[in-house]
Amino acid sequence: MTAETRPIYILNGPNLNRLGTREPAIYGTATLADVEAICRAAAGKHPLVFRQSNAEHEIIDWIHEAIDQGAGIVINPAGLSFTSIPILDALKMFSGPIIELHISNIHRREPLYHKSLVSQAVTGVICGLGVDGYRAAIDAILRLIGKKAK
Ligand code: DHK
Repeated sequence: MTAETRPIYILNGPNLNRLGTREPAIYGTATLADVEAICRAAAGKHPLVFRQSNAEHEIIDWIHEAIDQGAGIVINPAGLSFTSIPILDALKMFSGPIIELHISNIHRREPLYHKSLVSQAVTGVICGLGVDGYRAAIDAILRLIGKKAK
């Protein structure tokens, strides 16, 4: 599988399946299906794998899958960002570009949301742009894998 066809993995963590009704003042009213549509539009012809889980082990299994088959990763680990050393360890094994994404500006929220453990394993972090951050993240990955002019 060449970089041409290696998909970009979009991985979403706990509670993001409730987007649309979950704390709309913080996360907006777009649903996870809306987020997937934004991602597929941003990727154009480039293949995407779009997933969400409330289970840490599933997210780790998908990072392992991306290690073997993916060109890049966009990950919103949600609450696991601040607790999961296993997700950090898994991301460290990925050789391609990784964008950590948060819909909200975590640095403007309660202190428990300020220190993401996974940031030390990623290429870049996007937060506070709402769900439009997913479009910016995919755009960045496409440039980093040479699929879009810098
Ligand atoms: C989503 C969550 O579920 C929170 O635990 C994070 C992140 C922020 C987001 O903004 O997408 O703190």
